[in-house]
Amino acid sequence: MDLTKKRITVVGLGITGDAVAHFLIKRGAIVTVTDSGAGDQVKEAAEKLKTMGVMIQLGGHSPQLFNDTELIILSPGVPHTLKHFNDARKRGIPVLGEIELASRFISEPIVAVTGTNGKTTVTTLLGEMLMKSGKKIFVGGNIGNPLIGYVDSNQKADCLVVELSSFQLDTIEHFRPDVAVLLNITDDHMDRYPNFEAYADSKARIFENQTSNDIAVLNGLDHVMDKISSRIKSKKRYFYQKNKVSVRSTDYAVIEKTAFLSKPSISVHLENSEIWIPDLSGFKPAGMHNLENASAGILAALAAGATKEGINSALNNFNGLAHRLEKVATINGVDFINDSKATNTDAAEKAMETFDQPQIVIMGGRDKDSDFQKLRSVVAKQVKHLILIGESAKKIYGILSDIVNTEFAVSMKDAVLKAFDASVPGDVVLLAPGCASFDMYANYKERGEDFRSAVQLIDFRRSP
Ligand code: UMA
Repeated sequence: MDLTKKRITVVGLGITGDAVAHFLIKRGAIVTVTDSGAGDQVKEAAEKLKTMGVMIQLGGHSPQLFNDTELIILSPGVPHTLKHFNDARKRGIPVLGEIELASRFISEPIVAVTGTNGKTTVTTLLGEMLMKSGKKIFVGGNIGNPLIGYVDSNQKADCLVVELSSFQLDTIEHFRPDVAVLLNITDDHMDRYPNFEAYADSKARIFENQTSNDIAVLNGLDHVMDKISSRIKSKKRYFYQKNKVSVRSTDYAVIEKTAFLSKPSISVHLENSEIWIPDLSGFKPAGMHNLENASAGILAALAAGATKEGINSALNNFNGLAHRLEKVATINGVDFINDSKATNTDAAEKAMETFDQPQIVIMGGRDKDSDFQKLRSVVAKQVKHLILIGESAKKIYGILSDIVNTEFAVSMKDAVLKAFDASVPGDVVLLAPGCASFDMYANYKERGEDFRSAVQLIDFRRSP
């Protein structure tokens, strides 16, 4: 793909747009960047790009920009269905995303991971499994490290491990991962897609260009995958919990709970009829969903050439990630758990299912048109007290307050104090918002940090 002197418009000037613009300039393209915002961060990035000869338009996208261009590159946060882009497509102007652009310059094997929940955990774990197997690995994508950055660097990896969101998959064309993982598909981003089917179809695009030589790793328990699997041309590998379904493929991983083991185990059935039991003795992340994540990682790592030793070492050194069921403190016998990354109802449900102790749950934030009804049974079973924050607090109150003691809080500090007041030793205080964070914070990380600070404040007040 020759970009020299090509007139290219980049839409969105966040992490992606900035990295794409730098890449295009190095390749000799004539670049214009536009962003609908004009905040300090965008202005700062724009000033730097201006010095490199990039034309900038902030505070909106004028239609003119898309008439006078030969290629449009969208950031994931920019809806690809906007009129400007549909009109450009009709005029024969390609509208691509950064993943598609980057993949056209990559010849190394790619392992790609998508799913509603667990993407970052599996991407990180997979990267570790391959690194500990002696391979040079680049880990990037939706995890916060644009793939184009790899192309723009002088690194030479043996394999690339890439986390992909549905937004990124919406704008691929020929992108073809050698190994593609689809962890699960549940309700999310309903503010961006017309319906659940459209969201699921977007996720399924990870397999779209795979051939019979490639590998697809699928969740054998996710019923949405039944519809998708008939369209997949690559070899399928399934992971699932024993006795829940009877899926079989050449290689598969089964999660088993046995009476004589304190922890469930995973057995991996390999092509040569060998059954391998990975060592999970030091694997820290809690919850059955994390064993599903580990199983998906193991199957994908084996497909990408990881060794059993490398996989075992990664599993046993993996402590889990911040803001994902992260224990931040135990105060007065009460565990405080930060699951700020539970930004949808499915993730919040899994978090609540993880703990056997009585729970005080902090929920709420920016609603993504989610169906909170789905949480009624887990809340009735697991939660003794619910504290609501953010824009969606009233909506959630209307749906859940008849089955659980519920109150509102005006800030995270207020929520944590109320949760502590409602707790007794042995309880769990769980931040599982089930919503995006953007009504109160820049992102889920900032929300998780605010939770951590509020918990530390309680601890500080209690100290003599
Ligand atoms: N913007 C426009 N026009 C629009 C909409 C937005 O110009 O119509 C501008 C905004 O004003 C802003 C810029 O676009 O300045 C932001 O672009 P972006 O939202 O694509 O964000 P990036 O900083 O490029 O980060 C993106 C991903 N963000 C989203 O998908 C929303 C990051 O995933 C990812 O880490 C990064 O690319 C590198 O690949 C974050 C995320 O929240 C973590 N992802 C979602 C998720 O995981 O659920 C999908």
